[in-house]
Amino acid sequence: MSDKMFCYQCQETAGGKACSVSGVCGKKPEVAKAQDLLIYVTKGLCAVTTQLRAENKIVKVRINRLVTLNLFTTITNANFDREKIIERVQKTLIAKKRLLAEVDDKKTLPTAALYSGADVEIGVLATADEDIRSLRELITYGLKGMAAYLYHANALNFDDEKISAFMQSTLAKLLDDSLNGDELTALVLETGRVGVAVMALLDKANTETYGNPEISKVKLGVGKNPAILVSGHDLRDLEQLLEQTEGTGVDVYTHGEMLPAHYYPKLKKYPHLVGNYGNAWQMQTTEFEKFNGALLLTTNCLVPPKESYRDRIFTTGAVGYPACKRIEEVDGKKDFTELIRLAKKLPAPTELETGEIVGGFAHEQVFALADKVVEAVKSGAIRKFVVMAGCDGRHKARQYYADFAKALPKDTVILTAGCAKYKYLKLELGDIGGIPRVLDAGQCNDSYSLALIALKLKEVFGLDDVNKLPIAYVIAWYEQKAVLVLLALLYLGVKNIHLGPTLPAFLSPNVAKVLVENFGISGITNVDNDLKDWIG
Ligand code: SF4
Ligand code: SF3
Repeated sequence: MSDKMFCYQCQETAGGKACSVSGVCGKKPEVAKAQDLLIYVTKGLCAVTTQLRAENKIVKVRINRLVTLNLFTTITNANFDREKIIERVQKTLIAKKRLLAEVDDKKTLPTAALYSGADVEIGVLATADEDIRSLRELITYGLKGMAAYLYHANALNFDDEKISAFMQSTLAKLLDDSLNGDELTALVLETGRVGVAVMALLDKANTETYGNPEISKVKLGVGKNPAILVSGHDLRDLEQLLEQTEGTGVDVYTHGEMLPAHYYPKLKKYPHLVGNYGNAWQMQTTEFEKFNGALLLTTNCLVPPKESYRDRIFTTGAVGYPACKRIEEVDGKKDFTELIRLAKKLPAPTELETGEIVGGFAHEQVFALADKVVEAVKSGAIRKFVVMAGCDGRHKARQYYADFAKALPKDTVILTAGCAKYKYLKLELGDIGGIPRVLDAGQCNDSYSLALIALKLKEVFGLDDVNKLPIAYVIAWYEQKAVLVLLALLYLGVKNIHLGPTLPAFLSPNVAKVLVENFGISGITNVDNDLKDWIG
């Protein structure tokens, strides 16, 4: 196994090519290699579970969840704890060994299924052919995104064996050297199809558990109580924390992708869920410092914490950092006592800003406004919708998205989801006849809402093709959940998506060409040019 790391799974990869010395995200080579190993042994386990299913044997939910969490653990900015990752490798190997004993026909199993720790070439570069490697990684990253969505649905007791079976058989196929480019391309589209299914499952889980998001005002200022800041995407973690902090005098604030929690009836009912603090994930290095209180990271994105606030961070679920305390789930529950105890001893947050923002425009809420929206389109008051969803990030190039939003003509409406929204949600872009010009549907996990809204508009306008709608897609990506959302949109037939701030480094020229030719995917240039071309 080579000593160097190789990772190009996110948008911020070094030099737009690959992190090969150390991760721009802070991932060290030993962590990167542990993650590669975890992916490899998970593929091996999946070859075994796929064979078991082929022999009509049942794969336990526990095993499905092991695979899901393994994938989620390797998503960008989730887990930097090598020891914990190696523990997962060992757990996976033990599970695989047990399951292997149940397989009748072992002849067709690949080497990885029999792997028990020997030194074999794993990692991304183990696939020599640049195009095959590109397709394999595109699928792997889509599956990592799928695992994140499935994990959140699982946390609310929603599950789907078919989705797990797909994830596992697909991971197993990535070990199969007989698959050619066309077969892998077909698998990319299949990943998009199942991507839609997993997003629908999570939407059902969220809305049936917490109610449909409602138009809500969220406070940006702070109070005088000691407080806990919750980041990441896990609503169940937040709910448990809200239950356990009730009546303690500790306030709870959201950070980054947790903001949309304020839109759910069953979460916003807690009076001590007081507001949203700060902005998107990359701002945490300054904002966590100023928050003063205790910090809970439920999922990505974690930036390796500065010493000034490291001892205030607790991680849980897929997240991990060696120096931070962890909260494990025991019998379906998490005990936040230690976190709350710490919060009580700490000063109240330093105010960053005041005022409020409005969100909660998920599918049901927008459907309720459908008549108004259709009327505005027919009268010409709304000329175009611009789906500006996805991720935020550190690169200066992302200023493009704030500038683009500001420069959009006043008769356009932005539909957003994901942490990309922080580039324009606070801009006061006004409204069109009472319809705000930025409609926030929620987390990246709620991107499904944007697809449903597009399909609904297609229906009410009686169109036969979603691409005939007055919608432009300007998607900012960073990590692998965005990859899955992109594949899901392609599966739904959406064409001409403008992806930025740069195209993925893991797309080889040939694979990029396939995406451009078949789906019209393109990058961004500059605001003036792009506005002219896309909005007119
Ligand atoms: Fe580099 Fe992104 Fe991989 Fe981190 S996740 S090592 S920044 S490519
Ligand atoms: Fe953001 Fe990580 Fe992608 Fe959930 S929090 S959208 S980057």
